[in-house]
Amino acid sequence: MGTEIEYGADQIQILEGLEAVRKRPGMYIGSTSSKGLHHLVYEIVDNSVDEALAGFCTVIDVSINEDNSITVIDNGRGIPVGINSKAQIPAVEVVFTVLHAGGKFGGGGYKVSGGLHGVGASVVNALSEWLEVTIHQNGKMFRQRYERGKVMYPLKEIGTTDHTGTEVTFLPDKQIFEETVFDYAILKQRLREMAFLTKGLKIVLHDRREDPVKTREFHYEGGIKEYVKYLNKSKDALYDTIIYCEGNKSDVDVEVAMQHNTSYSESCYSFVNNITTPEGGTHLIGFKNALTKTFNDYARTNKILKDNDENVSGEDIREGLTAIISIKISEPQFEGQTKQKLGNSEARGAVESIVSEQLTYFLEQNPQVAKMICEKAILAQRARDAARKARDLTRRKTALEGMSLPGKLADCSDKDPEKCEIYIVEGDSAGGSAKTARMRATQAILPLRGKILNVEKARLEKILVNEEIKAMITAFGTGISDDFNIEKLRYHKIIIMTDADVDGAHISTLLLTFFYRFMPELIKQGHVYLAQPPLYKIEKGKTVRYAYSDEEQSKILEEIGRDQSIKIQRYKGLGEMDAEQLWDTTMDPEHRILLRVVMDEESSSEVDLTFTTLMGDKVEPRREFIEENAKFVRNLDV
Ligand code: TTJ
Repeated sequence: MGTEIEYGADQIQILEGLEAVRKRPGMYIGSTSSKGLHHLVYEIVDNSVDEALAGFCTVIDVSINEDNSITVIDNGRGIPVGINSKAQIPAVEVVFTVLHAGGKFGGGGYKVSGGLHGVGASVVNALSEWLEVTIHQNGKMFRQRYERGKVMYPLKEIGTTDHTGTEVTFLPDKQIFEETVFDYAILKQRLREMAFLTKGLKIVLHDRREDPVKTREFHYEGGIKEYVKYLNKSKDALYDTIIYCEGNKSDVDVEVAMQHNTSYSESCYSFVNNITTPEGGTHLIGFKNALTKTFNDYARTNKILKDNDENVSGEDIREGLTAIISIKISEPQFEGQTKQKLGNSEARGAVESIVSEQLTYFLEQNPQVAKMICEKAILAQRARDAARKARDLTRRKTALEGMSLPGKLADCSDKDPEKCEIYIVEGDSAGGSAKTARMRATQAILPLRGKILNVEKARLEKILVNEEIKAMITAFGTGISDDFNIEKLRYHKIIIMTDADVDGAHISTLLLTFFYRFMPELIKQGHVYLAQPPLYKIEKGKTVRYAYSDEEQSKILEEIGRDQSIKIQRYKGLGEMDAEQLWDTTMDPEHRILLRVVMDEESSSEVDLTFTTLMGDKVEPRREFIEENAKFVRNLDV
C-alpha cells in the first residue's frame, strides 16, 4: 500500500519547476554533453565545500559507483531536517526539490558554486533517474529518495548514528544525457583543483568500476602554495620560496601564491569562490597592477633600474611566472562572453592593496630573490625589444615594402578566410603531392622541412628567426604573441598533416606547442585541426578500401571476407600515397576525417602543465606522465 502524496499548490509549483529543468537542461547546466554530466558532480560537491569553508567539514568522499551513479559523503553538520517555515516541508526536501533553493544554508560565509553559479542540488535531482540523501544529525539518521525530481516518500528516520554529515547518491538520467559514463580523469582534475583552493580540506575520489577500486586523495595544508608548486613541478624554479599574500579588504578574501621559473611562458590562473575565471577580470587586473608597480618601485629604490632606464612592463615581470589568484566574494558579478570574467570593482582594489603591501615587505625581506626577479624582467625587456625588431620582419608589410608570403606557400585563390584552409605538411615530397591534390580555390599548402623548433624553451626573439616559424606567422597573417590579432587570420582551418608515425606525431606536437604558447586563440577558437591519413590500404581485386584505425581494418576485412587475394598496405608516410589517393583519403572535405584540437577552459592549468611536462626540460615528470597515460594511446606505430 503506497503512500498517497497530497499535491498541494506548492507541490505542483515545485514539480513544474523541476519539469522546466528537464525540458531545457542546457539552460541550467550548460549542456547535456560530458561537460554537463560532470557539472552535476561539482554542483553536489560544492555544497560540501561550502560546509568546509564555513569550518564544519574536513573530508569529502566522492565515488564513481559500478552503475555510474555518484556518491558524495561529507562530515559536515548535515543538511537541516527541520521543517522549513515557508515551504512547510523539511529543509532538506526544499534543497532537492525547490529550484534555486541551493543558496547558503543558514546564511553567512561564502557560497562556492559550480561553473554555472550554483544552480543548486535541485537541478541535479531533476536530471537524475533517482537520488537518495542520507543525513546524520543529532544522533539520528534520516533518508529521502526522489526519482526524476519526484519525492518517493516523506523524509523518514531510519536509525541512529554517532557522527554528523550528509551523503548523496544520484544516477544521471539516460533520458537527458547523451553520455552517462563518468570520466575519472575529468573528476580527478577538478577535485584536485578544489582541494588546492580549499586549504586543509581532504577530498578523496574512488573509481569503484575498477577492480581493485582506484582511489586518489587530495589534501593540501598549503592550499594554493602547493598548487603553484604542483604547476611548477615540470619547470626549474628561479628561487625556492613560494611568494604568498593573503588578507581581507572591502569584504573580499584575497589569497595569492606565486613563483617564477626559468621558462618564458606566463601561467597565471584566477578564481572567484573556487570558480575558475579564464577571462580574468578585476581581481587579475589588481594583481597585475600590484606586481608591475611593486617591482618597478623596488628596482628603482635599489638602483637595479637606473634613473634613465624605462620601467619594465607587466609582461616582462610575469615572464616565467606561475601564479594563483583566488578570492572569495559574497556577490560576484560575472561578465564576458562566457560569463567567466569578474566585474566587481572592489576586487581590483582589494587585491591590488593586499598584494602591493605584502609583496613590498617580502622583497625587502628577501633582497636576493627580489634581485633575481628584477634581473630576469630586465633580460625579458631587452629580449622583447629585440623580438619587436625581429617580429617587424615577419609582419606582412604592404606589397610596396616587398614583404610577401613565404616562397614555399602554395596559396589558395579565394580570399574569404571562412572558406579557406591551410595544410601544414611534413616534408617536401608530401608537400608536392598535396599541392597537386588540393582544391586550389580554398586549400593552401605550406610544406615544412622536418622538425620545427621546440618553442617550449625559447623566447620570442629566438623563434622569430626560425624560417619555418616565420613562414607560418606570415602565412597566417595574424602576427604573434601580444601582437596577435585573430581578425587577420587568413584561413579558418589550419590543418596539420603529418605522417602517421612517431616522427609525424612529434612534429604535430611541436606545432601544437608553438600554437599554444604563441597563438593560443587559434586553438581556443577552434581553428586548429589534425588531418587523419589512412593507416591501411586494403585491396581485393578491383576494390580498394582505406582503414583509419586497427578496428576499422578488422571491420572492413569482415565485410569483404578474408582470403588470400587480399593485399594490405600499412601506410608509414604521406609520401606513399599519390596525389589522387591523398585527395580521396585525407584532403577531400566530402570524405576526409579531421580531428579538431579543443581546449577545455576548465582544465587550462592542466593543459599548461601537460605542455611543460611533455615539451620541457625535466625528464622525470615526462616519464611519469607517459607511464600514467600510455594506456590511452591508440594506433601506436611500433
Ligand atoms: C549549513 O548550515 C546549517 C546547518 O546545515 C549546514 C549544511 O547544510 N551543511 C551541509 C550541506 N553539509 N553538506 C551539505 C550538502 C552535502 C551534499 C553532498 C549535498 C548537498 C546538497 C548539501
